Amino acid sequence: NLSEQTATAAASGAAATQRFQEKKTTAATSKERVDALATEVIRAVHDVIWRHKVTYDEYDALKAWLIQVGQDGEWPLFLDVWIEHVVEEVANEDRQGSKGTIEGPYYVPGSPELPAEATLPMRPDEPGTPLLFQGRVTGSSGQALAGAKVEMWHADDLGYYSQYAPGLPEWNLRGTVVADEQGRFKIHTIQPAPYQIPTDGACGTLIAAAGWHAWRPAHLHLKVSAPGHRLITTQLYFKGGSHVADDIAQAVKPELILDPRPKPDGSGKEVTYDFVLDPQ
Ligand code: MBD
Ligand code: FE
Repeated sequence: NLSEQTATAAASGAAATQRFQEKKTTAATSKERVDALATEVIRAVHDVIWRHKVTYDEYDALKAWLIQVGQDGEWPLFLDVWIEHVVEEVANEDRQGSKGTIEGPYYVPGSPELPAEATLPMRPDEPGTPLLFQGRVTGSSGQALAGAKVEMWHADDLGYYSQYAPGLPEWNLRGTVVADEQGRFKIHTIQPAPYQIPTDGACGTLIAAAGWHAWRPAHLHLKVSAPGHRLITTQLYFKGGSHVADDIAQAVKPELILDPRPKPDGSGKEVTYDFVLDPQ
């Protein structure tokens, strides 16, 4: 697909930045807490400068790079790749049910609502191995959560997300499936490809300069919710897939690795995964 090849860091960064700015963010953080957090972050930077005898050239390179992150709209990407996983681990430390992981920069609220068995919106000739993702949503005592919402979004077979790469239908591979009376859902989709952080933006510059790789393993993003229960944001990965063991975003957990089997009728793969939501 030619249009997908024209995806640029600046365009997907601008879209992610705009989308994030549309989200309501509120933090009731006291003056004392802001003081403590900001002081410690700044002091940590001072410590690095002293320990590594950072030069003026390096300081200027950092300044130029930080400015470029903003110009490329890559603050959502940078933060979600290198910082969010720790925030998520702290936020979900006490959770008893299903494991969560980071949301990342490419969630879009309000995807089309679909019945308990549904095919995600996709192009008629959508490339990729068909995947049936099915399971059940329950509460912590095993009770069915009828009407639970299973929101799924993921990259296509080339690693591109709709609304962040040109040439894809608006809701391609994004949908909100409503579970049935038994909390069951069956989602027909395709297996996503691994995701490469854009190499032509500021994050790509850092990755190249540090000699890192730019890859996330192939993953399905999910938000699962039901009234009276704690929404879970998570991702699921594929056993044996590349970069499952060295995700640049450090967002893989052993509980999140799927092992899909060939479907009996030979049409792609299928896997079952159940969600347990904590009470609110
Ligand atoms: C992604 O697809 C993603 O999920 C994260 C966390 C960061 C960059 C791209
Ligand atoms: Fe992703």
